[in-house]
Order: sequence, then structure tokens, then C-alpha cells
Amino acid sequence: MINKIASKLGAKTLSSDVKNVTVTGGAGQIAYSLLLRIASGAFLGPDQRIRLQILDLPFMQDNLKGVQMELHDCGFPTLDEVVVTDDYSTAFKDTDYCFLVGSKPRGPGMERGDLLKDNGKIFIGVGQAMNDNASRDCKTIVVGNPANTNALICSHYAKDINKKNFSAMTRLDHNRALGQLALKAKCNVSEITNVAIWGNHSPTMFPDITNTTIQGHIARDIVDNEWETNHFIPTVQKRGAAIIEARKLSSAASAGSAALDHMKDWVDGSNQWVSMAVNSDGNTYGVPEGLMFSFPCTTKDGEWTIVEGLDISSEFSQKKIKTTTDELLSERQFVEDLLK
Ligand code: NAX
Repeated sequence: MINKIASKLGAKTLSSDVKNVTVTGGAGQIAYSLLLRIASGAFLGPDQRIRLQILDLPFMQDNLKGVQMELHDCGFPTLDEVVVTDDYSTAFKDTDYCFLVGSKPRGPGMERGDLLKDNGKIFIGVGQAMNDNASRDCKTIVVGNPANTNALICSHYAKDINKKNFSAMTRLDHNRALGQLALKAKCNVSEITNVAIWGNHSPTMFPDITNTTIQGHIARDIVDNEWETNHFIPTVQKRGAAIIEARKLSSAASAGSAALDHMKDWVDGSNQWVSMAVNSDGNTYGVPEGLMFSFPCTTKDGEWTIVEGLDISSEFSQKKIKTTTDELLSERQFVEDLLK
């Protein structure tokens, strides 16, 4: 019956199984664009039936019902069910994929430290709920800021789920870097390879084009050092603030799109480098063990692998990687009492 309906709507045969996809912060602006794309099949493909399990705070439930109504109104054949809730157990029940977007925004006069602690507490609850309810293979992206340290806290509390299944989003920074290079070289982003974002999703991140090629040529032969240092790197690092300045709202559609790219490439594999913040094993590029640190990665068969053997020995690279590493270490120290 389902497949009869699906073929009427132009879809191929739908899968017999249903994948559960959790999105937190479901009434927020990133989720608004992300949910529609997940539901449409852009994440798991046009044949995979999905159940969306969308979480937001109790006082956002009316807004969330509106989102649920819109999802029903799209008539996506891939969308089996839309559950909206403020209950963590319901949101994470048997979930296969988690997009952790929900978090408290930084308010006026709020220090970064306060944000770390307030949002850190949210991710304790999320980690525990995942541990109690989610599939043991559940793949997770943390989008809510400070994303790297939130992911660290979440994975700490989801103690029965492999740390390799947790990540934080630096894909937006990666995509921003691609966008800037394509504009500069007047080419298509698909003609650019081997871009890397190292470290934290914050202005200390290091967008690195040491190994980048543009239309098959070494990027640094095409763009000059002055542009790289004084335009490219600061533009990528401060793009979030520039979007707020222009739009009077923070990045939303591009953030949703990057979260989808990140998860899709993780699940499907990618023949390109992707940047994702993942658990450091302490043996890679001198990054201390246990930090959620953005590395250039490749993905295959549902697994990410850090690209190894890159030369980061120049004084320039070392300085940039140290700055972002030190920031992540200080963030971890700040939430030390939450990691007991
Ligand atoms: P919004 O404020 O529009 O939405 C956030 C939603 O989360 C709200 O509906 C809120 O009620 C909900 N929420 C808060 N606490 C929650 C909890 N404990 N459980 C469930 N839901 C909860 O923010 P939006 O623009 O969607 O941004 C979401 C997060 O993404 C922010 O932390 C933002 O800083 C972060 N970003 C991260 C990016 C990255 O590259 N890693 C880039 C974009 C974005 O800035």
C-alpha cells in the first residue's frame, strides 16, 4: 500500500525499514530548513522511510506543532511519521541519527564561559538520554554552540556509545572556505579539493589551504599569500558574525545545509576531504587526547578516518593549530566539573 502511494507520488519503491532521525532545537531557525531537507529524502535518499523525532523545550511546543503541520503538508513519501516532543526519552528512542541543534543562545552581557556551562548542562541530559534510549550505532552531529565542547560532554555521558559516533560541525566553515576560494578563482566549488578546517568551531579555527588544489593546480600558486592571510582566513573565521551583521539573524539555511552535508557524507562516504570535529586519540598531529577537534577526514562505509601524514610543520601552521588547541583545552578545563 505504502509503495502504491509512493509510486503515485513519483518515488521508487520505499524501504521496508524505517530509520529514526532525531533533531533537537526543532522550533529554531536552523532546524526549520534542516527538517524539510531530511524529510524530503535529501539525507538518506528518496527510498528510505524515516521517522522524525523532534525535540524542543516545553514552551516551544506550540511552535513545534506548527513545524509538524508544515512537514505533514509537504506530503513527502519518505516521511513515515513526525513525533514532536519535549520529552528526552521519546526524542531519542531507538534513534539512528541525531542532529543536536538545540542550545541556549548567547545573551547580552553573557560571557563565553557562562555559555559553556549553561549549554554544557543541556548536553549532559542529552548524552544520558542517548545512552538510555538511542541505537548503539547512532551517529551524532552537534551543531549547538560551543559545538566541540558540547559534543565532548555529550559523548562523555553517552558512555555506552562509541566515541567515534560523535562529532561536532565544522562543515559550515569548510563550505565557507570552499565558497571563498571559488569566488576568488572564479571556478566551481567542485573543482577545489583538499581544504581543511583544524580545531574549534570558533574564530580560532584554522582554515588551511596548504594541500588544496584548484582546477588541478596548487591553490597557493593561484591565490597569493596576502589574500590567504589577510582576507581568506579571517573571512572564514568571522563569517558567522558577518552574516549576523548583514541579515540581523545568525546563519541558518547554510548551517542546516552543512549539517546535512556532514551527515550524508559520513553515511554515504565521500571521495573528497571533509572537515569534521571528532574525538582525538592523542596520537594524531599532536592534538591532546579526548578533545573534539576538527581534522580533515575521509569517509567510507559509515566511518570517518583522519587524513594522516600531512605536513603541518611550518611555523604558520603550528602557530594556528596551537591557538585553536589551547582554546579547546581551556574550554575543557572550564567544564571540568561537568565531566566527572
Ligand atoms: P534558535 O535560537 O533559532 O533555535 C534554537 C532552538 O533550540 C530553540 O527553539 C530553543 O527553544 C531550542 N532549545 C534550547 N534549549 C534546548 C534544549 N535543552 N533542548 C531542546 N531544544 C532546546 O537557534 P539556531 O539559529 O537554530 O541555532 C542553533 C545553534 O546552532 C546555536 O547554538 C548556534 O550558535 C549554533 N550554530 C552552530 C554552527 C556551527 O557551525 N556549529 C553554525 C550556525 C549556528 O550559529
